[in-house]
Amino acid sequence: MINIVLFGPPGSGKGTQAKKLIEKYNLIHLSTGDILRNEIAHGTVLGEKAKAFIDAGELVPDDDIKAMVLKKFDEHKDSNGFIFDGFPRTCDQARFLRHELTDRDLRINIMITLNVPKEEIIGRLLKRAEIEGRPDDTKSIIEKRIEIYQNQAVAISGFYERMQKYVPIDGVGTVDEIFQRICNAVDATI
Ligand code: B4P
Repeated sequence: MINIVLFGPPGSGKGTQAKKLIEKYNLIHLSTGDILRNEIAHGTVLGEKAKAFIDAGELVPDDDIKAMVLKKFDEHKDSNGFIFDGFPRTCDQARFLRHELTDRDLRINIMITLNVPKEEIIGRLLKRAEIEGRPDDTKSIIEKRIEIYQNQAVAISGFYERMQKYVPIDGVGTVDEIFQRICNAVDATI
């Protein structure tokens, strides 16, 4: 099994790169953001609850995220592995992931952090707002999401650095250039 954590600020290209990685390595895409947006679109109880947090640029509570991740794990027990896209975002989530993987005799191969300067991120997300109209892609909410990311980033990176899984990658360039950088790093772990 290959398990990859994709980390980085909002708009750093996690979702974009995850789509390419699942094809190349035949993995399951576990994007907590996508699952939450799907719950919102279906008007579920979780979706109603999550919407308030997401629209404010806040993180959804850890317990809700953990329950979603466990469900997805159970649905894909026999897969070739997972791309964890946008998860974990807190130390509590990171400890939870390590615990659940260890329980299943599995491990994280690599934790990739996509580094992109703030101005570039804001530009990308404002452009996405024009195309997709996501309610959390407004200037003030983007700023809030970046601030929350920065508050968590040192601790999460440190967590994976201590496990010797942390690999920072330059997230500026064409999608294909960045993909190649990520593949080189992943291939070195398998
Ligand atoms: P996410 O869905 O994870 O949203 P994101 O961080 O904005 O997405 P991403 O970085 O994947 O953007 P993308 O690649 O697609 O989370 C949304 C919200 O859900 C969070 O704010 C939070 O409230 C909640 N949530 C999710 N997970 C959670 C968790 N674990 N715990 C608690 N709460 C959670 O790229 C963005 C844009 O850039 C795209 O338009 C793309 O086309 C463009 N782009 C990509 N690569 C590019 C490149 N190389 N050059 C130029 N543009 C590029």
